Amino acid sequence: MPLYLGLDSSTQSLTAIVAELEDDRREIVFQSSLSFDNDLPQYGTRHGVLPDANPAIACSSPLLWTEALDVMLARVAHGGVNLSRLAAISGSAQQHGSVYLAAGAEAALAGADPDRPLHGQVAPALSRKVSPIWLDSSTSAECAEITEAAGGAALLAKKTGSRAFERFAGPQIRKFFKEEPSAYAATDRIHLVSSFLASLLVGRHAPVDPGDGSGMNLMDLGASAWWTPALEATAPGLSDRLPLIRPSRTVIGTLSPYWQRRHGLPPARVIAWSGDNPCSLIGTGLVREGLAAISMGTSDTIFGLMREPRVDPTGTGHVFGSPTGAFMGLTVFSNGSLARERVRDGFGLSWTEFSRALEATPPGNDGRMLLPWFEPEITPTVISPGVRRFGLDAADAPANIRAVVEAQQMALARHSRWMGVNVKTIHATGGAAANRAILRVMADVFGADVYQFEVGNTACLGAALRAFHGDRAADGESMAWDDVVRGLAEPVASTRIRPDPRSHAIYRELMPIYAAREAEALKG
Ligand code: ADP
Ligand code: XUL
Repeated sequence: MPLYLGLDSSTQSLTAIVAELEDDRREIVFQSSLSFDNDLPQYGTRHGVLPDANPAIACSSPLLWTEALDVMLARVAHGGVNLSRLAAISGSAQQHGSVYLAAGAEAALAGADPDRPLHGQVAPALSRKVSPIWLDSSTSAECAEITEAAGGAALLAKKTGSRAFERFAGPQIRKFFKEEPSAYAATDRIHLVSSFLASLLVGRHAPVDPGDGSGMNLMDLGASAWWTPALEATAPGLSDRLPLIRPSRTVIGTLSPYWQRRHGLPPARVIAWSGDNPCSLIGTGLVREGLAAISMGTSDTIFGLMREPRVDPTGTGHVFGSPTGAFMGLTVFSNGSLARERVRDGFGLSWTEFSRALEATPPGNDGRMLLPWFEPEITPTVISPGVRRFGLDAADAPANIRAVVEAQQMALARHSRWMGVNVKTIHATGGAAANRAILRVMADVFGADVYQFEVGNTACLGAALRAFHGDRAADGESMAWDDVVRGLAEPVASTRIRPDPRSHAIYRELMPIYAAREAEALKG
């Protein structure tokens, strides 16, 4: 029976899932996760980010991701599973992060010496030591320049699926070109995190898929091709430096000799990698229109499949490519888990105590409220962070805990209306989806049933399922996506949390107040 490996290189960790998949047999036979901060402390990251005095700057290290991949594939190889049956591998990665490689990188990857760790061999091939990641908000000037040169925000959004966003790869590339022109000139290829890690596996430059390519402000969403006006608005000579764009199901090569010799792995097929949200779309089983998932990982995101790209007229959200070949709507919040953690840690509590405090306070918090902008916020755009409290004593632990969770859920509900989905069922995923007290607030704010999943990391599961789908497609069998996700990427019926009508009524009254306070704060 064939095995499929999914990898997920997220903001804070790298996860691997090996699944046995064939017809009705769907079983996870191996799962492992490593934390960048704790397992590779030599890079000095905090929550996966390199410390910087400027709160607008957020970078990580491509060498950290490379070493993590080496450590993880050793674990997979020695995890007690017979990997001679490994048919295919695919991956998921945090979106938007960009990796800059010099000429000669491909030769270094193809000829990597299996007796030495890969990160040391990749190091000389980097034309930029760090990678700006999705938490970066330092490119407002470049966003404005690109918007103007590409014909305005509405056209950019219509063509690429999003107006210019600070964290997207295009504005980040422009900033690099402006600030370090000679390093830009020495750059031969610019990868996303997903296509960089895929390149390491196949030992040559990998393509990007439309799911992750649409997070760059550079891709023509309808054509799945680079959009020349955006490229020209971003940096000179960019078209020569970008990877190819290929469908998500594409076999991009086989596991290179480095991995075969170093870890004794077979020459398995490698399927194009994608972004974590597109992978999670598959891993939460959202292969039809009309359903929504909320992921509470480092970022909080809400997303769903779209058959046709309906771009957000308010400029809040994004339309990305979906691994199914259709599209997905997505709205992203940077103050997700780290904001919840800030409140929890501020009062010195455990998650259990956090949940108890949440359960002990009334829905609506007796009118006490906050705006949860501990760090720069993506939705709505808040470049200078600052928490605003309304009738709320900053020292009152339970009230602040309820206030942050309610604010985040109201923001999720309010800023996802543009997707045009009447949300009646929510598939909850990400680290914080383990917390049922938070999911109770979610159900009551949205007035929707909320479900949990057996597999916590649905982005990683989605990657394994995409490996399965791509492998079958390469053998000439085009599987229906319902069949791909069946049995594993399905919500667990017994986890259902039903909304309480009285609580929902309270939130319906609070929503306009929240909206007004948000609008007022943004004006200020
Ligand atoms: P990512 O994939 O972005 O790295 P994860 O989906 O692994 O993130 O989620 C990690 C986050 O989950 C942590 O930052 C932590 O705040 C949160 N988390 C873990 N357990 C709980 C819990 N019981 N309640 C709330 N949040 C939790
Ligand atoms: C998506 C986004 C985040 C990252 C990290 O647009 O910025 O969700 O993918 O998970």
